[in-house]
Amino acid sequence: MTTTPRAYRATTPIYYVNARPHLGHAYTTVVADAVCRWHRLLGHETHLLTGTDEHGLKIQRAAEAEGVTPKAFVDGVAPLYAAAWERLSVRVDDFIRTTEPRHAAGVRALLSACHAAGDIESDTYRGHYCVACEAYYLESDLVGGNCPIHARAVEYVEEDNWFFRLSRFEGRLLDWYAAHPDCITPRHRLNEVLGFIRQGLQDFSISRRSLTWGIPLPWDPTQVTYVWFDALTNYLSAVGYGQDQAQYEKWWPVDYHLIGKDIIRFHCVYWPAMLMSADLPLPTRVFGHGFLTKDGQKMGKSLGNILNPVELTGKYGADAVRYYFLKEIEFGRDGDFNETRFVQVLNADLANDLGNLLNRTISMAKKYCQLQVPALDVAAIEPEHPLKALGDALSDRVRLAYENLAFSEVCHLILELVQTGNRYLDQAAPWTRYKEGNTAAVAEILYTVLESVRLGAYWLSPIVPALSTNIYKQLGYSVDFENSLKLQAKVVLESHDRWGTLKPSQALADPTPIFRALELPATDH
Ligand code: ME8
Repeated sequence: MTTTPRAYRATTPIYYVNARPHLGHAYTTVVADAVCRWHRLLGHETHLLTGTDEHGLKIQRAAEAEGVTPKAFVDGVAPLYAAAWERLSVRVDDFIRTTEPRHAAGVRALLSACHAAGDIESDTYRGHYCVACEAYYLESDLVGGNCPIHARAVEYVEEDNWFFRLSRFEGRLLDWYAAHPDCITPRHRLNEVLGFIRQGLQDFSISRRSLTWGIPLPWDPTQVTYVWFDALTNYLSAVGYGQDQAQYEKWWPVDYHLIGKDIIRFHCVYWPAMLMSADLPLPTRVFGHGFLTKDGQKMGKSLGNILNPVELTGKYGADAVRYYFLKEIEFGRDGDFNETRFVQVLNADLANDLGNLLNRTISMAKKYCQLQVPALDVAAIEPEHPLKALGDALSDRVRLAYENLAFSEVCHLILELVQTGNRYLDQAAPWTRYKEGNTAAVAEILYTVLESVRLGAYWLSPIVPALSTNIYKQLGYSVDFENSLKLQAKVVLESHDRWGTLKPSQALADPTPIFRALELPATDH
């Protein structure tokens, strides 16, 4: 049966280029990639958008500090993000930079729509501004006179600006969230957003007179667009808003904005109000995940405790980093990065449980079955067989866990199958059955274990695409989970989502370890 593929689109934040990509940025981006890879497996036409946020005071100052023009500065840093995502096996469909002409066109279109709707008006701003957040703060928000997030001095600003009348949207936003309670996940973040809206919303300035590094307002070129109004619009400008109607209609509204909890207000209050003003559909869902911490502290450039994803990938490989992110950090909660723990988890799960199971089973298949998947009638395997029964039962649970972005649960479900496979193999003792001359028993034992590893590899492929490809190769397939992005290949793969798919008598590849045990770091980083 062929079904029309559904289009699925996810986005990451666009990252500020005043610093190099760090592990926190890598975390959101890897998650977004895993979600998109899952949808590709399901046969959906999928679009992953990421990019860089290149305007604003923060970037202008970073360029000044290096003695280069803002343009030269951003051109130097933006490619580092694209390169980091490639190293992490992230398949980016579109990488938007806010200095691109297509983005400026989208920003002008959205500004004009909000202006025409009467929601942008001139006013005077007097108050506090944190350059690190690129955000205004009320006196009451400050902690000891400092920014509540960065614990740094804020700046006093007084300017005639253009204001977005956010205060007019309180009722409409509350109505929207009442009608769409699943729109923000996890649920406690929705409550946080509702609490913020109920306190009363302040209008915010969407322009800067004193800054030149930005997109001029269409009706007042003496001012440039406030960096958050500019940045949020990337989600529209990347899909042709204001320029390519067909493309825009295909991909908007987005299925999932994946962001960190630090920018939830911008995405769940400012952004929907801007879209409402312009009479555009709102994002289907926003997921505000937790922070990656190091020794319990948020990892970030301001705190100076960042880890470099490129270095870590160079040392351990993309799959290792991806697996740790998705298994060890329950998506939505904060999670700590600890290199010793990292190595222990990978060695236990991938080298030991999964890798050894495959390796020793293929070695036995080499010895007992001429390096072939054992020949047997798959349909005759009893439904109660422990691995068949578990494989069948897990199928829906894995799908649901992916649907809920519960990646840690996905990994645990697959590990359950793998660990059951290890126990089963030990108990069923095919080496003894072989000595007894019971070739039918040997065939069933080896087949059911190999098939369980195959199914686990299939389910794991959005998380560890290279490893899954390797497992498939050992099992005699030429499927490439890492690179085959064409829809056709995905539709074919969908038929692999059932226990019992492995073909009897298929030639296996010689057993080689699929994941080599990692060395524990000398000291913990
Ligand atoms: O806020 N743990 O960019 P940014 C987990 N340009 N995720 C983290 C993290 C951590 N320790 N640190 C950063 C901006 N992130 C704006 C966004 S979008 C229209 C504009 C991730 O470079 C997380 O996704 O400060 C967070 O929301 C984002 O990086 C902030 O990146």
